[in-house]
Amino acid sequence: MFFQPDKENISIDNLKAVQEECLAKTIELAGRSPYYRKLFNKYGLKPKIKALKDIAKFPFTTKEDLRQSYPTGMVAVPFEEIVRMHASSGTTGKSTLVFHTKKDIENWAILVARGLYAVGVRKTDIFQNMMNYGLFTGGLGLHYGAEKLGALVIPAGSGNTKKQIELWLDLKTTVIHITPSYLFYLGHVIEEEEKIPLSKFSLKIAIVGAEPHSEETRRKLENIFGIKVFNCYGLSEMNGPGVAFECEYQNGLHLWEDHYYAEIINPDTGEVLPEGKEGELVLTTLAREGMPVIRYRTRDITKFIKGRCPCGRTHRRIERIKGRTDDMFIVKGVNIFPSQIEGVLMQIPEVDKNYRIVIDRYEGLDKLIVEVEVKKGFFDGELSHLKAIQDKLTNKLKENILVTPVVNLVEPGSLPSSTGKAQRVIDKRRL
Ligand code: DLL
Repeated sequence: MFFQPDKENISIDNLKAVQEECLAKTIELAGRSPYYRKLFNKYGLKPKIKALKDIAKFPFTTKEDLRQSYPTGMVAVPFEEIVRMHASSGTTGKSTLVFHTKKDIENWAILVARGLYAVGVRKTDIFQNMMNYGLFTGGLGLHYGAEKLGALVIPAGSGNTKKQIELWLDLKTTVIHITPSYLFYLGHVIEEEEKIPLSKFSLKIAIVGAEPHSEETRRKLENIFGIKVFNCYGLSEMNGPGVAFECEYQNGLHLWEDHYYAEIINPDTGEVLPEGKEGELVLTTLAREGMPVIRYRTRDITKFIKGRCPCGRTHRRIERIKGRTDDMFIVKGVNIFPSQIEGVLMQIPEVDKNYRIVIDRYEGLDKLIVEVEVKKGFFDGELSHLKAIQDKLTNKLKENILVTPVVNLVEPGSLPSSTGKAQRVIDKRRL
C-alpha cells in the first residue's frame, strides 16, 4: 500500500502553508548556489520570502540558464552530499545536468510511488520498465518508485523488442512503463511479426509519458491491448517522471503541489495567467536539496483543470500537455501543434499505429505533408478504397487545423519507429 492521505488529501489551506514554508527554505537554499547567489546580487534580491506571492519578485530560470551554469553552478549543497546526477535528453547544445542528494532520490521515489498507486499499481504487480536507463530519468525514476511501492521490477530498458516480449510473456508482466510511440511499435511487432494473440499477455496497465500524445492515442492504445493506459508527466530539471500523474479517473494529472509550486504564464509576455487559462507551465522545486530551481520555464503548454477530483486528492490537476512551445510549427500562417494532427488521425479506424509530419516549401509556399500508416486490410488493390480514406483524412484534418494537408497513405510498419521519444515532425524549411 502506498497512499499518503495526510499529504495527498491535505486541505487546501494546509497545502498552502506547506508550500509557503517549503518555498522560503528553497529560496534560502538556492541563494547558496553560485548561480542564484550571483543572480540575487544582480537584482538586489534577498533570499527570503514572507508569502507565496513573493515568488513573483524572482526572475524565471530557463534552459539556457541551466546551460550557462554547466556543470555544477546550481548545486546548493556541499558536493559530497550529492549521490546522483541525471541529464536532459536535449539534442542541441550542452546537456543540462541535475544533481540529487540521498533525500532527493528518496522524495522522487515517493512521488512516483504515489502516482503508481493512484492508477492502481500494487505490491503484487510485475512491473516491466521499458524506458531507457542511464542519464535519462525515465528508467531509474520509475524503477525506484515501483520498488518503493513494493512491486517486482524488471529493469528491461528500451529497445531489444523481442526480448521484451519474451520477458513480458514468461514473467506475466502486469504493468509496463513505456513511451506511447514505442507501445504502438510493440503492438505492431506482436500482431504483425510475432503473430502472438494479445490474449496470451497478462498486461493490465501501461504508464506512458515522456512525449506529448493525445487522448485519442490513449484510447486507441487501450483498445489495441485491452488495458488501461495512464499518463505520467515530468522533466529532468524537476527530477523526471512523477511531477504529475493521472489517477484512476483519467481526467487530468495531479501535480504534486507539496513538492512543486506551479504557475501558468503567457509564453510571449511572461505574465502569470489566472487559473484555468492555457499557457506555459512554470515550476519551482519545493523540497529539493541538491539543486533547487526557481520558476523554471518548462515550455510545456497546459492549463489547470478547475474543481475537485472524485479521487479525493487535493493537488490540482493539469490537462495533458498539448505540446511544447518549441514544437509548435506555423504553416501558411496557422499555428499547429503535432498533437492536433495526432488527435484527428487516431480517431479514424482505418489508421494504423504510426504517422509522420513533413513540412516543406515549394515555390515560396508552405506544404504540409502527413504520412499515415493504414491498416493492412485496406491495401486490397482497390485504388478507390485508398482514395476514399485519403479524402476522409484530408477533410477531417482540414476541419481541425484549418490548413489542407497532402495526405500520403503508406503500409503498416513502413515509417521509422522509435523505442524512446519519437521524432514526428520533419521541418525541411529549417534544414
Ligand atoms: O521525459 C521525463 C519523463 C520520463 C517523463 C518518463 C515521463 C515519463 P526529459 O527528457 O527532460 O524528461 O523531457 C521532458 O518531455 O518537458 C515534456 O515536453 C515532455 N514530456 C514528458 N512527459 C510528458 C507527458 C522526461 N506525459 C519533456 N506528456 C517535458 C507530454 C511529456 N509531454
